Amino acid sequence: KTYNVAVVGATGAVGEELFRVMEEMDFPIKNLIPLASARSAGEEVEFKGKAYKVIELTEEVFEKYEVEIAFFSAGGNISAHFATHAAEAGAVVIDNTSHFRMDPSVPLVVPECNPDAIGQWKEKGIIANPNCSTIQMVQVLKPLDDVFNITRVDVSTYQAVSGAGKAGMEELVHQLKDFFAFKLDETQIETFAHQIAFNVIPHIDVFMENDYTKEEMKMVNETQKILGKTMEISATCVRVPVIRSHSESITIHFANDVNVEKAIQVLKEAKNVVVQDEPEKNIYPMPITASDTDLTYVGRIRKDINRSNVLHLWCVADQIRVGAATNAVRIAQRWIEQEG
Ligand code: A2P
Ligand code: 11C
Repeated sequence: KTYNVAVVGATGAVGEELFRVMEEMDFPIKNLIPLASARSAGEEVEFKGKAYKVIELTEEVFEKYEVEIAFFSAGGNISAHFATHAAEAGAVVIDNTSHFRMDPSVPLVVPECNPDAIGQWKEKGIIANPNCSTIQMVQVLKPLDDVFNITRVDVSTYQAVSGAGKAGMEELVHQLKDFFAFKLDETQIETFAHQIAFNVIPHIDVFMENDYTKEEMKMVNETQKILGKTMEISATCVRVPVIRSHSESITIHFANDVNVEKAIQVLKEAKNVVVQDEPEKNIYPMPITASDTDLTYVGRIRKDINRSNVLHLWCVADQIRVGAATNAVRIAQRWIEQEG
């Protein structure tokens, strides 16, 4: 069976990657419907060597094109307004924004961790795709939790500018150009709160009442929902001048003493996770090697110096693919297997 597939946000960083991932995975498409704002209606996107015209997103478009699967990646406000129209027109919505993630009637899915949650899609017709920094972390936490029982997680992130979409990438590149033109002092600062070139900014999304940022609280709340347990989690999310792929330093506390060799074995067997941990050869995960792949890399795996129930590790993944487009397509593939 093949499907009519819409991509809302077809001209964005994640939308463009969705086309690439669906092409590589030979996703069963009958008709492809790229949707974006009136600004880019009429532009063309390419899929399997064929050009498709971008269509303006409207409330009626899902019914008109008999959309069966709709990927949403155009920001939370667009999902808030249009996702229910897509669902009412009979499509399953796979939403990449934060809008529905914590809704108890919407499953929040990472197929390597909680594929069975997909069955709950019928309630609203919507399946939520987690935040990029959450996805790569739970892919590593889940197999460890199954074997060793995690009690607490502390994570610090090093997030690429493309997490803020095309505008984030463009801002870093412009600032670098301005540096080489001796114009950095008058460079444009718009997407991030400060200059990102030659800087790191401990601030992603807005600050909340509890002094954490919204990005940090997404990691806390989404991880608990996906793993189905309320263990302690604390996050510090930081923007770094990297174009693509998020890195995370993760400290994991277990109920009992942990055996590092066994933990490495568990991670080696985990689906879509690759252990890259040969420090004597300078081999460990990095954004430049993780980018443009569909895998989550983990290395620097070591026991805490003081506590034998604590493990530290370093995790890197291409957040536009693993953290967004690839996870969304994997959800759709599972949905087809289970429900389609
Ligand atoms: P457009 O190119 O027409 O603005 P990114 O995450 O890279 O910033 O991309 C955001 C995506 O969301 C783009 O495809 C953008 O389309 C789309 N988008 C933004 N605002 C709207 C809107 N009001 N209606 C439909 N799509 C929108
Ligand atoms: C970033 N993680 O790197 C954000 C982008 O909730 O889907 C994704 C925000 C989200 O800026």
